[in-house]
Amino acid sequence: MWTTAALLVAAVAATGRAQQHDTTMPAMPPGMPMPAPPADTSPNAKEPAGAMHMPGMASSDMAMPIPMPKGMVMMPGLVGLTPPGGTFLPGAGLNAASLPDVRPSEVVRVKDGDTLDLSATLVRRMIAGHPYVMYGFNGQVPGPLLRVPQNATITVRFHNRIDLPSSIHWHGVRLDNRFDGVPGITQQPVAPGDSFVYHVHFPDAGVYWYHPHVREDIEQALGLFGNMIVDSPDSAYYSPANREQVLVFDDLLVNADTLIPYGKTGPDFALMGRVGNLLLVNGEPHYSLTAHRGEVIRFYLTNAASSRTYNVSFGGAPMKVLASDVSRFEHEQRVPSVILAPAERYIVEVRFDRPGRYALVNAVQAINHYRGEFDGEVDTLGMVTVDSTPAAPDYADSFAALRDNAAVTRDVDRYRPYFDKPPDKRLTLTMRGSGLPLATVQFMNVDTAYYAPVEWVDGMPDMNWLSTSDQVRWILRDEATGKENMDIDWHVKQGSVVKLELFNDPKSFHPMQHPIHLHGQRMLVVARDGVRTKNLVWKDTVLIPVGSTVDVLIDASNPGTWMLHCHIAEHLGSGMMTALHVDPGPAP
Ligand SMILES: [Cu+2]
Repeated sequence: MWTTAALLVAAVAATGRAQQHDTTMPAMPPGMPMPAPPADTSPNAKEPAGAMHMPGMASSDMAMPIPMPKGMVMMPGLVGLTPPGGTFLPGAGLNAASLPDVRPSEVVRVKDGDTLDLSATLVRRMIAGHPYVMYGFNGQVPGPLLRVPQNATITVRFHNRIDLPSSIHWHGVRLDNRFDGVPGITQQPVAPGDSFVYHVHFPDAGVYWYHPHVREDIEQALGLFGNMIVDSPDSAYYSPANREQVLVFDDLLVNADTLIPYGKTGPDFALMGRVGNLLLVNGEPHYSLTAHRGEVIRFYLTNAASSRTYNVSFGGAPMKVLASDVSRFEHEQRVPSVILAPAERYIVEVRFDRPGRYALVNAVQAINHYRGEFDGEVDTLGMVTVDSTPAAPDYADSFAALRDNAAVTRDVDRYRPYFDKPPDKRLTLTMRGSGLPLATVQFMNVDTAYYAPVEWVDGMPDMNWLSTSDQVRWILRDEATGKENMDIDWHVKQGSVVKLELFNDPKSFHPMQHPIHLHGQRMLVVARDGVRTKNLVWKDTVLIPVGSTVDVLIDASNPGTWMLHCHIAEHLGSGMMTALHVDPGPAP
């Protein structure tokens, strides 16, 4: 099926890219070859892979129950298997026609002291011509966009009207621990039919998002996500733009016109996470926008996918990156593209300087686990059509200038004395499997001869599907004690500056990148593989590529018990989480 030579070639390619894998900015690492767009850049317009290659095949046909990449068939040793543990689909027994049609996201402007209701409900969504029973907040996907002034506190009455327990986590927001939305840690799960009242305080400007912290592999994937934009009182906080757009990326895995069911007792697709074959922007397969010549558009980008990491750009239009999760960058920077791991946000501005069509693309390197080859893959996510009417006002000059955000640098300066201290804590990212199909185990033992720093697509969906959270344990291991995941039980004093070193072990059974998210605090990525970060930004989620060592500095300012976990929904559901206790009181 593959040759040693092919494996070696792939290993060299992977290693070469690992060495080049930077680091300080979300842009593609310098020198990293990206695939040229093919002549027809509309693969996302295609039918789902299942429909394309298996016309008329029912999803219950066990010979090919999930879509496989073009030209691939299921491994013979896996044919006829199904993930153990039973399956779940939302709205069991309900007729899709009886549900309300999903509505697009509405902007809800709230001010300090306001109260609003957010209900998780069942909705009917038409995607690429097929109806699906899915979820939405207030009947919308994405959920309502909350536009909030910085330092406001709002009250949100959450009503769970879906068929699973749920909650809302306010991702990236340094709020009161009681309202962090983590069942088992900060609250009980909200049962179907019940409600919970959150008081959400927004200390930092930027773009944030909300989603349940229960079975994210189901609830978030089926549409329960929405953004908050927190506005600084400073009207010149960002460089000027003619317009703003909010883009949420996610994907959905379907076979013909059927959702691939979800694991009932825990996630399936536990090895790589569920990587969809329909790429969606704001819940739709085709994003489109019309603009005037020379228009500068500020895009707020969020990756809400379960597992997929994106590399997005706008048809070669010049782009600069302004901000990420919890702050602006020290310095604005021109970038060819932006990489977003699950849960990450970036704020960019793009100037469409000539009339024409600009494709919003996701351009990545796919790894074929069977052939040991890398292929370029470009998905067109949408189109920006620019007419010849000149934009007014014309922001060409301010767009061309790259601003330094001195306030960010001054803030970061207080932490620079800690950059070179030895790590206070070390985590190794790894995994263990037990009870996986023999064919999968045999394959993995060979497959780990090569690896990609980042797996952009699922090149082994059959093995992935047939792995569940009962068989796969993703692990954060404390190097000081050998303890794993929730047994780690770290305590630090409020006000501490904690240096955490994260190492993603390339020798684990199935190595993969992990976007590590810390609740309720902010952190700086100070070094990757020993190389100091040059342009700092406060983050809540940091991507740890396979084989990499990443040093982060945690500003442990917010007391409470806070989750630290992988944001690949199926990895989180397979145990990859721990809690950081920030104990109130003066720092030591
Ligand atoms: Cu992970």
